[in-house]
Amino acid sequence: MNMRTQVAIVGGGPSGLLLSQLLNRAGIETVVLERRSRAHVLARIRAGVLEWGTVELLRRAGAGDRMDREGIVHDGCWLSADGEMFRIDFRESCGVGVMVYGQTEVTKHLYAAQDALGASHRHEVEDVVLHDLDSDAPRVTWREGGQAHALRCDFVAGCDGFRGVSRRSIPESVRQEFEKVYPFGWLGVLSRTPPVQDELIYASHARGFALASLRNPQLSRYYIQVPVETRVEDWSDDAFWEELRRRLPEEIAGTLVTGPAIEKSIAPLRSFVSEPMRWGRLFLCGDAAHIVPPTGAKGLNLAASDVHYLSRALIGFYRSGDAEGLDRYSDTALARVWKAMRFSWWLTTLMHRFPHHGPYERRMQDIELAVLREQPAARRMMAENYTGLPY
Ligand code: RFL
Ligand code: PHB
Repeated sequence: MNMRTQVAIVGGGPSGLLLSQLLNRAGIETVVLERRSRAHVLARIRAGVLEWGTVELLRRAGAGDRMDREGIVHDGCWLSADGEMFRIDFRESCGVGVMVYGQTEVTKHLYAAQDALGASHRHEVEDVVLHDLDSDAPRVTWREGGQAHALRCDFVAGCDGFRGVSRRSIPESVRQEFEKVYPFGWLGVLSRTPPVQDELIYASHARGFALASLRNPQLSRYYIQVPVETRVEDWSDDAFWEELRRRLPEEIAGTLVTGPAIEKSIAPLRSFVSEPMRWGRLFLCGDAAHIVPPTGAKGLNLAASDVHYLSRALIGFYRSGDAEGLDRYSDTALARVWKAMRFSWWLTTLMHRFPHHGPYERRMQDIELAVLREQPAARRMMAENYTGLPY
């Protein structure tokens, strides 16, 4: 079947859905092409912390009502170093907080908002190929239910995540990639238990990093640092809870309520950036262009800021024919991406145990934590970056 639209969006994760939503609300026609079923996309448990800019963008997209009712505003978080805790007060340091609300819920609301607008979504598409991206008439082809399809469009938005086709459609001679792979991952557990604390705790410990997070007053999310070769099957629920208890400060660990894991998975830690984020009529957004380690809670939030810049540029183009925003997109988005890269790398390096670290590096981690505890300017740096740099 041959079709035509204004913006073809490859990938129906948070980036693709939010972009489609903002464009449709501005009267721009889109088609979203997603490799998986909707149920599969909605079963993903990922990010949990929304910067204030992301919160406002979701509201502007008409997908913020339930988030505003059910999301929990956090005005600070805790850092613990070998059992001693101190708080970073976001509100006091920089005047804003964050919203604790799951990516799974955000995705669900975006789908509902898209349905209400009658936006076009194709699921379980295979063999997506992007053609003629360096011409005025790009095309996307794919197979669906055994049939071949083609979509002509003005622009293609590559929102298909780290393993998608979009980034790889940019010639290698044009692309420059920056990558750092960490020698560990995070083993995460979701459990229907009351969270151990009402604010997040990032814990540095001799046995490795741990994070106590949450989704709501009845749903907890915990992570522990594990060696990169670890398999989920190696960790029973009991072993996970025991290890988590050892890494959290004692008075906190004593109040931990445990229960069966309703989800358990391992995410490897990686930093990755591909430049440029635009080639011809293709624009990359979110994980298709960059990956951050989850320590700074920036992955989903960077997807949102990319979409903000791209939607503004496309709306400007369709309203007035002005291509300046599109021409500036890659540089504008990358400037913010690199700052979030730095923050995620800094917090990851500060809080984890690295196999190659000797006494010098360990002492530097201790001193950096002491600086945060003692110096308001250091806490402010952390608060400004954690709650989100301006768009
Ligand atoms: P996504 O969410 O990966 O969505 C991309 C979508 O594209 C589809 N796709 C294709 N569709 C058509 N054709 C193809 N060839 C396709 N190839 C792929 C995929 O099925 C998918 O639906 O990227 P997006 O939209 O840019 O959103 C980014 C966020 O999802 C991501 O940054 C965060 O989830 C990262 N992340 C986390 N971020 C946090 O801030 N905190 C976290 O705790 C956190 N945990 C995680 C994470 C990412 C993980 N991944 C990617 C392995 C945990 C995991 C396991
Ligand atoms: C989460 O709740 O899943 C979460 C929170 C903060 C992070 C990473 C993950 O830095």
